[in-house]
Amino acid sequence: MRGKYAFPKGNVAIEASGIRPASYIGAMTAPYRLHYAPDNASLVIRLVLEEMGLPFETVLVDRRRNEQDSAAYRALNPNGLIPVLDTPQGPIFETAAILLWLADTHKQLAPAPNSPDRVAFLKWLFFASNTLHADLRILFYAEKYIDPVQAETLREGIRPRLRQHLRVLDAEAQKAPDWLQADTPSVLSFYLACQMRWMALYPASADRSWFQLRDTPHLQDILTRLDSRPATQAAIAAEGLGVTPFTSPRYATPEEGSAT
Ligand SMILES: N[C@@H](CCC(=O)N[C@@H](CS)C(=O)NCC(=O)O)C(=O)O
Repeated sequence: MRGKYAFPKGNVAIEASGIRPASYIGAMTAPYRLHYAPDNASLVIRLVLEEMGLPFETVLVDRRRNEQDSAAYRALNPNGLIPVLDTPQGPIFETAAILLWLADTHKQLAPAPNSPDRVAFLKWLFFASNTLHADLRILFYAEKYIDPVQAETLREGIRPRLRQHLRVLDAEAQKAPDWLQADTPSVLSFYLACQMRWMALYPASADRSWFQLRDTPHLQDILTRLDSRPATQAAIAAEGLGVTPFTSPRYATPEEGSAT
């Protein structure tokens, strides 16, 4: 055992690969290690770790060098996607899986498994992941889904779906359940806030006028409150997100790394 926390066994492959060993192996100095790129999906996890008050360290996945495609990173997540969270039980990927695992492990920011709110919370967490986020990836990475000459047509097709997803989520927020209302954040409110931030900003070269925060006033209330939370202030400082990262976002100006 090296250091206070044993390095997750799941990362042994990295040690064997010999690629970028300095970044990827070694004893963790905190219980968690977040593999991140500024303003990537890892931002959701950073916010939640901060909100929960959990100590964590970070490792930059340099997207300019396509490090998410490296053998070392794919040993953590064979899909080559950010984020990965190293835990004392091994690395975990998929944003929603990490959120649910953190919420259950630390009994924070989500209804407990035996809570009457659990059913509704789970439905919408999975919707946020397997529908909203999946469709958003098509908007951001259209060229990965279709011949690049047709990418803009695909984007045009996906925008009405995204608007509809936001409408149903806003209707849910209007009911103000504990896990989707402005007074107390949940893992889901951070997840949605980041996705809405990205809708306002990306892709930088494509039309973004389809997204107007005021069209979803109940979600807007949630984002407004999240802007000023201490967890958000910590993420702003770490990733250069600007003062109102959810309600009036600007591109990240991180000290190291790049968003894309
Ligand atoms: N379903 C994944 C999606 C994560 C995702 O799309 N990550 C982006 C960054 S925001 C990424 O790694 N993109 C690199 C690529 O697609 O090559 C999750 O929820 O974790």
